[in-house]
Amino acid sequence: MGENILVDSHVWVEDPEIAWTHGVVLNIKGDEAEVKTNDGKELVAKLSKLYPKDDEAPSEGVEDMTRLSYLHEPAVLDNLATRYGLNEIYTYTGNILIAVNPFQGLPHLYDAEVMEKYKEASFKELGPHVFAIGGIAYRWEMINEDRNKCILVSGESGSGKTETTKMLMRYLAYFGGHTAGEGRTVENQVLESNPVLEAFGNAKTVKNNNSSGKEYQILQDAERFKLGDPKSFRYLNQSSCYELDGVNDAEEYLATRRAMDVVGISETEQDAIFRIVAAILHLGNIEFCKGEDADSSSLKDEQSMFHLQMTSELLMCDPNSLEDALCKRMMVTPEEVIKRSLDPLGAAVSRDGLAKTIYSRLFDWLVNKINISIGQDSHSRRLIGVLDIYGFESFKTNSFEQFCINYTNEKLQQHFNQHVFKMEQGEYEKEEIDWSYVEFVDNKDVVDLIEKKPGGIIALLDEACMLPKSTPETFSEKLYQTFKNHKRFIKPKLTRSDFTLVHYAGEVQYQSDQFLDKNKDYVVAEHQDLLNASKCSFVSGLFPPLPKASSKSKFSSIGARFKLQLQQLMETLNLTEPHYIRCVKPNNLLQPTVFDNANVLHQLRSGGVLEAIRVKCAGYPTNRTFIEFLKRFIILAPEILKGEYEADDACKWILDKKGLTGFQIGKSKVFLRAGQMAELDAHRTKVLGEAAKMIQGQVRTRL
Ligand code: AD9
Ligand code: MG
Repeated sequence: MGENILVDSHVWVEDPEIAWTHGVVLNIKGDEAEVKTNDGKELVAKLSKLYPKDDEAPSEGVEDMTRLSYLHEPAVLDNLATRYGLNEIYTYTGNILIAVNPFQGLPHLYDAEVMEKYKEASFKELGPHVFAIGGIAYRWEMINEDRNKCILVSGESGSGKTETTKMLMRYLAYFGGHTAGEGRTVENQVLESNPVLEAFGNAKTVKNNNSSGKEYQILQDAERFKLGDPKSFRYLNQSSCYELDGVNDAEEYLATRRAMDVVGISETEQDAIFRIVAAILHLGNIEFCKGEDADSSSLKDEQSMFHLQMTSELLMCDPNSLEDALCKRMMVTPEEVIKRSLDPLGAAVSRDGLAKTIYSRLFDWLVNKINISIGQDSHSRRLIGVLDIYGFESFKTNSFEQFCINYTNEKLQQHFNQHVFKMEQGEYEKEEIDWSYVEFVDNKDVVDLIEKKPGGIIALLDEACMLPKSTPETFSEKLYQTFKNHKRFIKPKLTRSDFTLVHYAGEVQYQSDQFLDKNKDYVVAEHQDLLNASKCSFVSGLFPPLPKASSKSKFSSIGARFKLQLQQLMETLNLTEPHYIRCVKPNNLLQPTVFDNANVLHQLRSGGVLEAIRVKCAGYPTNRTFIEFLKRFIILAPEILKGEYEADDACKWILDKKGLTGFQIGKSKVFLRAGQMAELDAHRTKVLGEAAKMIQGQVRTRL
């Protein structure tokens, strides 16, 4: 950038407060420019940090970012903000739909009339909309025999993924000839699977009131499960947000129950599920104190005894065995089996481990059940998949969870890059232009760094987990040595166990302290035995007896399992035709009409939107029909008006005259390389400036 910027050019300049602001160049000295901004400030900035602003851009923004004359960060951001201000929350970047959360009901966007309109229209005939994506998915389904469609919805917490997914589902249901009405239709099952998984998925987070998951509505059955005040449960009050403003828990509870009916979870199963959740809550309140023997533990008080009793009743297992499972461990030595006591701290860790194990088994059961129930009733073998994924994460401290999430995002990003690149190629082929030297940008190096076998981070982590003497420091040391020359890996200063990865969305520093523990995937044998012996068949079913062959010491790793699941997901995705929806949260206040530039920019970066633009810029980021091009630039070669030129020749004439190379003339459009539009505009600014001076001069001489 910078080389095409002249005095009088309209430019974007960085402003620490609002990310980008725009203005006009007053004068240029060396490599610096003085800019007068629109809000009256005078700023000095490096020429290389200025971006050209299209002074011919329509005031209402453009529906597709690829229509921007200059495809760069400030222009993209400005376009989204402009449209958001007009309640236009959807914008395309090529075939990607960006949806900016309005944080207010916009019913007119989704009413029956709009649905009808999109039903008839072909893609991009109407403005950008989630229904337009739903529409292609559906029409494809009608026409094509064997390729599945999938819609990938991504974005950070609270950005609107779930809402968007719901709209899509509703639209597909509508398309299917029935409104989302009664009964166990596939659409309803998919729709209702949402609240079920939401109710169990996770808890209210600070980022989103309606995070995919809510705290236990189960408190509505408080009487039965002896639950009392939610504030009294340790597992609930840690986040101190047991009540959600304006959300009626009784209603939500019934809704969850109803949703469970729809996805085919029986009364008995529902009962067992809620009993288990209640049991987990009681379990969390059991506390320990020092026992009679050294390093042993026992229940702290009456209260703890009560909670232990409740837990065992709800799980239908023996209270003494439960206490043993919490406070003792078997040690198997070649000679004998020794029962060892745990100290109070160890018992508490054991308690939380048990709670986590039960909860995760329950969650897996739900997911499985929903998949089966949707699969069975589906008439069509083909599938329109909607994937609601968590976005890239980077916090102050980042542990194994963030590592897995970001790894997922890298994989999806890789898939996405390939897709964007393919779409670009398609466009070039249609116009019959030469694209042989368009470079493919990829993040394969990070993906390999993480998952390569042998030698990737996951493989090294597994190795470390199997070595008895590993510590976070030895694991990290191994990473430092192995990757010391890798450009995606950094050893941060002043730490012996942190490591930094350079992800496509930015650098993330991971704390490896808990990587080893969190990667080990095993259920404590005592917990397994206890629950397997439950008199409730649902509970014992969640903990089927282990096959004899799998000895206790056999190591299974979460990381490796995760990698396998991702591989399967990628295989599924590769069989499908993907469509991308990137949800954006415009502010952290969860308020309508507030558009926080810096925040959005960060999301565009982590959501891969800027990456998609980078892929595009590697090719021909700007194209214009011959007529559009001539209208804007004929001023650079007025001689054309005198001759008899075909439109394509006239365009080529202008480009040649200005000494540009590498552009392509297609069948109906001119394709420009990155920066060429700016160069042409700079010439245009100059010509217009001279013309203006000439007119002024003439006016003056006449006076
Ligand atoms: V999480 O990762 O599950 O924590 P989501 O799913 O991305 O998150 P969600 O869909 O729950 O976010 O949206 C958050 C809130 O934004 C919703 O509860 C709505 O109040 C609001 N929202 C989101 N999209 C729309 C919309 N298209 N129209 C109106 C919306 N409101
Ligand atoms: Mg959600």
